[in-house]
Amino acid sequence: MNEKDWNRAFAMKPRVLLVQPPIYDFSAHDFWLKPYGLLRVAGQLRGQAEMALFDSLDREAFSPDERIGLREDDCGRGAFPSVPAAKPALFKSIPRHYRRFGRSRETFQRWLADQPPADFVLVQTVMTYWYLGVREVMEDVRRLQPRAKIVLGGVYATLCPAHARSLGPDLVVWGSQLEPLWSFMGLKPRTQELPYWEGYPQLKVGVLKLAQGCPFRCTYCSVPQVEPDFLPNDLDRALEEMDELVQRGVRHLAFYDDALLYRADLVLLPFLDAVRRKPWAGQVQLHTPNALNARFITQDMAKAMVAGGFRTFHLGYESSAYEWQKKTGGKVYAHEFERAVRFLIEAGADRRHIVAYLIVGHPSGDQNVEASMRQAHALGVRVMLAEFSPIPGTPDGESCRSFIDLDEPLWHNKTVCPILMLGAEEVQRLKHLQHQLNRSLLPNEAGVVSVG
Ligand code: B12
Ligand code: SF4
Repeated sequence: MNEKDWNRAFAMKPRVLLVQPPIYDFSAHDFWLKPYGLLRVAGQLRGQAEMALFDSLDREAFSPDERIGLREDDCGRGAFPSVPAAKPALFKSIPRHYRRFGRSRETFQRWLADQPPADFVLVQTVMTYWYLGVREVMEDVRRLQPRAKIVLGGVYATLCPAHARSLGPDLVVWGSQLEPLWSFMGLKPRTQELPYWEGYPQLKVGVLKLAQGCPFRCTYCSVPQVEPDFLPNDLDRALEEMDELVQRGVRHLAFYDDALLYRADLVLLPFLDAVRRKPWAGQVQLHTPNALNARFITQDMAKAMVAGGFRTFHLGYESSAYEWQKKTGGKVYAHEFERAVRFLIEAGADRRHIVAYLIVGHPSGDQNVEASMRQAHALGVRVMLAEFSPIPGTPDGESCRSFIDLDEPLWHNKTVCPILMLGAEEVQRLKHLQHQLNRSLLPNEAGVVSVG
């Protein structure tokens, strides 16, 4: 674009709507969900576009009626309001109810209709199997903002670009390749700008990423094909982001990093060191919804994390079966997991906030789910079943093509594969076992945690 075009673009600020769609699924819970990719992109448009955000999953925006009966915990997580939704025909053999989660469609339509005519609507996409929410948003935009160009970006747009294009948007952005977006919008990104958090009138939970990518190659994960290189983000900028979040009232911060503990000497440790010197140190709880690699939790690391404000620790254990661990990428082995748990507890972490993620419904079928659950439980930590989602392009996802249509993203739903692999009754039994094991970790009246 030449100088004249840039000037024209700056003179007439385009109007941009930012949308996080609702979720259509068997279950959904606010596990510190924020449209962080969209907010980062929008931040780069600050000052050159008029923007407004509608986050269908913003629990602070739910009406008092919608909030009735919804549980939330003291870590910033909570339930979404939901209504029954028609179950897609291909799920007829899945004995679970299907629902729509998030702010109502009427609320979104009213909001859209109240906006002055928009030039662009940027839509956050996340799980591939959540595209029904994206499609619904697009239908409403086409009807109520007919002039606007629709752009899809994020995980679904990246992992299923052909399918995303079949929904009929004007542009699909792949991964972090944002050049096509800037030329489509005729704008020049301001890469130093912080994410567009001002889009939220009220904010309790924030998100941060200290690095991009992951050096590991787990065979069930898409990150190796999308972001195979580990690249630390600028530390000062991350601290600026956190300053801003704290000023806006955030008290819970979730890291969306794929490999938060990798090269901690360069990334996490200097960050925590700087955080400890901030006037607000101690006021913000840090959370790790994405699995941490237990291999990197040394005694010093555990101490630094607990002292730095980490409250929840989700460790990607996946399975205690050595052969399974080895053939899926050797991310972590049993002895490394046990050691990490010990170090965290010695450093003062509350064991009820240490969680072992265990994969269930993996196509190889030999990960000994129950034995893995009991082994993690015996260490006195919570267990959480991570239901396998087959992702196109990954070795394990591709191995499912013989029994599901991988080109239809609804089949990637995490509820589906475990039921197809193990049967609904077995999945139910394992979930019940998970519940029982975790309940036995509750403290007694004296506040003492016992392992049952
Ligand atoms: C954080 C995270 C979570 C969070 C929730 C995230 C959310 N907002 O919903 C938690 C921990 C809850 C979670 C849970 C799960 N997750 Co997850 N998660 C991620 C992670 C690490 C980041 C996703 C994200 O928010 N990205 C947005 C930002 C942070 O990404 P970014 O790349 O930095 O953004 C850049 C570009 O992508 C682009 N961009 C991003 N968004 C947008 C939007 C627009 C409009 C534009 C133009 C550009 C753009 O611009 C940015 C440039 O700076 C991804 C892995 C990954 N690296 O993407 C897996 C990932 C999405 N998760 C995955 C899986 C498997 C799961 C689980 C099924 C695991 C399990 N078995 O329990 C569950 C499912 C939960 C559910 N309810 O169904 C898979 C995808 C599965 C699928 N079929 O879609 C991924 C890809 C990881 C993997 N294994 O390959 N997850
Ligand atoms: S360590 Fe995590 S992010 Fe990296 S490849 Fe394995 S599962 Fe994916």
